[in-house]
Amino acid sequence: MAKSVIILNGPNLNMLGTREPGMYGAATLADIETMCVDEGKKHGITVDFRQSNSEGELVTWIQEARDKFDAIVINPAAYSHTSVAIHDALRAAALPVVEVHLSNIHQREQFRHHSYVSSVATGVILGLGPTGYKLALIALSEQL
Ligand code: CA2
Repeated sequence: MAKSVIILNGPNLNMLGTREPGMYGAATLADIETMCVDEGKKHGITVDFRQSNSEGELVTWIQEARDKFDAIVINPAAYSHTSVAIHDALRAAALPVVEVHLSNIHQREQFRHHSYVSSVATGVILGLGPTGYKLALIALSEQL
């Protein structure tokens, strides 16, 4: 049976491909969305791909995901390092969660080394650029 995954992206990821290509690569978020939709199709997964700069909006989408989706992929961006609210929402959603970061946060500033999301994630993928989103979908296709 077809599965559905919501892919959430946090603040500033809408700027991908326009600035800091050395850190985050040349792909835009729209490119990554297309890649995810195509990858999902290979595995019978419908993808709903979203971005918000608002912590509250991300929390609301996570709350709604519980009844509408089979799993969550999330790049919480800077909220990874600050948001107890996103941690709590993901825990309450009780769905498989894959946390994705484009960069390897452990090779960067100390303040990026801790993520409030990792302890409620099923798995974490770091430092592999946009391919990390694909790998998250492959992993979920095996688990769901
Ligand atoms: O490596 C990742 O995916 C991050 O989640 C990206 C976040 C950063 O705060 C995390 O520590 C690691 C930043 C996303 C900002 O993206 C930009 C893209 C283009 C230009 C400026 C920012």
